[in-house]
Amino acid sequence: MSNLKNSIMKKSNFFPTRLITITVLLFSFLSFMNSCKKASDVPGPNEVFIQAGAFDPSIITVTAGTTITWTNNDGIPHTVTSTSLSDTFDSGSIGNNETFHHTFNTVGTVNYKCTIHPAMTGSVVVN
Ligand SMILES: [Cu+2]
Repeated sequence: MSNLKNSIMKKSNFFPTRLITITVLLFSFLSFMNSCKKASDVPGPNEVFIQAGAFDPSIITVTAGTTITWTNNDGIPHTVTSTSLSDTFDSGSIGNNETFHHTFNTVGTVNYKCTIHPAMTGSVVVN
């Protein structure tokens, strides 16, 4: 009887330890994956990254009706502000890790800049 009780106690001790180990491994894996993502910041289709004080890619080509997402990977705020009268938009200040979306419905080229750093420019070519 006492042996049985001991073996049940051992089992119930075994599982929380295992659970903690799995949880720690899972979090290590997730933070590793996250650091990988940050090490190779490559924007996907219809996506522009704002990083190292530049729009990446600086020229993006899309079909009419496409929504583009800008993500600020810099530690400082930027804006995405149209300088073309054919399509006017202004994101306002976009902080670190924040995003801005705009849908391009009109065929043509839309130029934009960051109003905080006017040397930062980009273009959207809409086909
Ligand atoms: Cu800027």
